[in-house]
Amino acid sequence: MTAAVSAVKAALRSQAIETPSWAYGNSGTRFKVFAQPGVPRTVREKLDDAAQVHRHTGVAPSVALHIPWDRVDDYTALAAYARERGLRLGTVNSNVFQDDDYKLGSVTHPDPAVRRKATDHLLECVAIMDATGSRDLKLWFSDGTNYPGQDDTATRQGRLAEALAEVYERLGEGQRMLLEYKLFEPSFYTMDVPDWGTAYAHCLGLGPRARVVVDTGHHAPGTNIEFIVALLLREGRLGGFDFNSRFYADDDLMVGAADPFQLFRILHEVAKNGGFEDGDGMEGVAFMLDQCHNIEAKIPGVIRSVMNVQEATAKALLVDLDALRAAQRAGDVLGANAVLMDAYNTDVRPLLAGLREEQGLHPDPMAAYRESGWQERIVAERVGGEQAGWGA
Ligand code: PSV
Ligand code: MN
Ligand code: MN
Repeated sequence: MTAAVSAVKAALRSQAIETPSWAYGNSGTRFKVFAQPGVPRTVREKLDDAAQVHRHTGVAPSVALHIPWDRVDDYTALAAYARERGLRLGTVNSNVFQDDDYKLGSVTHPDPAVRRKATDHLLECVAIMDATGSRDLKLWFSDGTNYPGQDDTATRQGRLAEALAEVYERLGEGQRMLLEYKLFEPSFYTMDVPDWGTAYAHCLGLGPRARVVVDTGHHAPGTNIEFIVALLLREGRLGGFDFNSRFYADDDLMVGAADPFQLFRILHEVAKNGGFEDGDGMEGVAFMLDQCHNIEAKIPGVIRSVMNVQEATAKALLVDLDALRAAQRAGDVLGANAVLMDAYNTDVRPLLAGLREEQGLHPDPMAAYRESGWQERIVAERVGGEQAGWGA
């Protein structure tokens, strides 16, 4: 094994990809939710499924929660339940988009009483993080307007800044705030956090523990996402990713399915700029999935997604940076491009299969899951009760 390959393997061994609790539940579009047998009925059952993903891939040790979808009475007990299954509870996602009161916004709503309610929910999420031991609070706001003149854009920015400041103040030591942007939807004329620039400006105003989250599905077609990643890393403000694939808008398909080359280019920026280095630390970049499996089987869909991130990471780590920089310095356009493409075109599947075997895992996580019997077991056992779903 060359020095380069052993360094790649060492980096891959320390990689952690967080899976979202909502990926395990039923989900769909506004047209139809196709229910699947065996889907979790409780938050604990979602954790049971997430444990299967980690068991077979070895790189998915944490699960993101979405509140109130994952509301329970005792978060300390939930964290212990996760630990018993070899997992930990990860990012806490707030939800101020599913209440009738939020029709005109949450923290940017014209009515101070609604703003108070929304901010209180964000504070509740920090209290949950205290109990779960989570590092990151992820904030996404559906706030915005549908019609010109509906509300004042700058005033809404002021309301947003005020709410964010209150929540930032409440963060405990070792906790961070990740602010997510989205171009459009559900608001169609203005979103209050439409782009990385808006998110970055708010984070700068708050302090070093406020960081931007890049959801790969939240940009206009053709946006150069890797440029945004490079810039945020350079500024020390990349908090993490919500990975998923899009063909058209916020499709929430499996990461690496629509455009594996884009995923590689993004992870190349991460690799080159030290983004894999701090892991769980305060400077760490969080690698999260934010996707749904509407028509494909859920647990295998998550396993496939985790593997797609892992494969793109391996390719990104294989880029010969010395050769790349030499070609760049020499102005060798084609040579530099070839260095990148060589890494991208490498079949890393044997390397990853070997790595898994070294870790005592099955070389093929998809086959391992199929052979485990877990799917048959949950289909047989999880009858009765209400199946947990995305958005419920
Ligand atoms: C919004 O589209 C979003 O990407 C946010 O991260 C939400 O929390 C999540 O989707 C819900 O799936
Ligand atoms: Mn997201
Ligand atoms: Mn989204």
